[in-house]
Amino acid sequence: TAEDGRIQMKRYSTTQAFSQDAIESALQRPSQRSTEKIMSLVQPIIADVQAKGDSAVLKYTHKFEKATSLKSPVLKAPFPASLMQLPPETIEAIDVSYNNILTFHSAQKEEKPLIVETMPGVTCSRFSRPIEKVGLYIPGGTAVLPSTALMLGVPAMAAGCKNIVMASPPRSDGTISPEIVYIAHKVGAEAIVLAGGAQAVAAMAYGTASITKVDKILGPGNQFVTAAKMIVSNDTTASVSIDMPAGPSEVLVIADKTANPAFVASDLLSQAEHGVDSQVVLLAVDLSEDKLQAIEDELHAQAHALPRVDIVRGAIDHSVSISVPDLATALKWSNHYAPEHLILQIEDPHATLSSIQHAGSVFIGQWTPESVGDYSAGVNHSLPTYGYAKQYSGVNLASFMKHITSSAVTEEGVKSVGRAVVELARCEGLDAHKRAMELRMEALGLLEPKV
Ligand code: HSO
Ligand code: ZN
Repeated sequence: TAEDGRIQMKRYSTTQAFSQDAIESALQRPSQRSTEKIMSLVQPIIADVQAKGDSAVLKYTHKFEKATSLKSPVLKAPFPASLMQLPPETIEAIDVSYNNILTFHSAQKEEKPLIVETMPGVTCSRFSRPIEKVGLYIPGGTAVLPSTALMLGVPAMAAGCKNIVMASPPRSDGTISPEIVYIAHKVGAEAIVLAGGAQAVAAMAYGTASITKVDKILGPGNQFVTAAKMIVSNDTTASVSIDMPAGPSEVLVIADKTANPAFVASDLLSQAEHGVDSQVVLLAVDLSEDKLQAIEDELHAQAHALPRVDIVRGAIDHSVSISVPDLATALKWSNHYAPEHLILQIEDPHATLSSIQHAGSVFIGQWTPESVGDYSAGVNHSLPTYGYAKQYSGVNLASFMKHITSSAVTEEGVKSVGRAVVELARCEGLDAHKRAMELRMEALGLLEPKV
């Protein structure tokens, strides 16, 4: 942001001599508050909830959410209709999005087990099963995000999870947004934990008298939620896993001369309005000064019309635009950054997909704003941030499933594979292993019985 109050990303160009290092450091994520500090705040809350259960959860909700009128930390299904009163157009929007998310995630089901004969008579198979109990964290904070309830709840339901528990911080009057209650009802959630932060995570990880202990916790959250998820997933007594590490939201837009400056600016701002810690990046491919200026002017003008302009200002403060000479250079930097969202506003966006190595979700062409994926297209919006797109996938049907493998060996199989087993067991000096195979081989007359 310049001194005149102009909302503007810092400009870089890869053609400048000093560029490589400068760009690399410009593309560093804004640093997070020290995790040690956060961990030490979160640890006692977790211990308290583990020891005292419901009463501790309620105590923290009274304290942090100021919801002092709340008498119970959980709202159980069936949820009363009075708690999901919504205008018809909101119901319709939720229903459309729900259907699209359900359609896309149901299509991810592996209908049949994978069966492979690795050697004659040696059959390996793999089949999937739902994770039984899942806990879905729906953040509160500066914006309530019912769409996150859809993005986690619908795949959980499609996967066949038996117990779906949601958690979301209540408002200070103790209520929860009717959109979230309606979605919880639609996906068949058994309860909504009326709590946020570490206390909500701990309640789902360890269970309480009124909250089911879950097997996996998913969902985005602030640094306290993230720290709590890390702590409980490291505690073997909790026996709970998590989806992925979470960080601030981000978008990277690649725009060439065919891009519409207003569209580009609006996509950058959609992500910037999430939080002051959000980061947005523009990779401008061989753009004229006029065109780049047009995007910057749009960004400034549109930003000022937004109710969340102050949040936007904070995000744009550490955001950058980088001019690159060609698409190949843009893709190089995009893959280096591994954005949560990658938007392609370029001439032939489909042809570019094969060059994308790291991104959470890609938005193809000028008619595809990020918001369509955030809400309604059917893809998931719970995506790897902070460069974790290099090793994590976004939430999908598989996030709610696990695989079991099986092997089946016939008499013919003993003949095929027996010797390999016996030899490797010998190498490892594990005689019981070796005997287990040898006994079968002897029984089939493939080996002389040992006396
Ligand atoms: N863009 C966010 C998801 C979201 N947007 C929720 C609107 N509501 C994930 O990075
Ligand atoms: Zn969004």
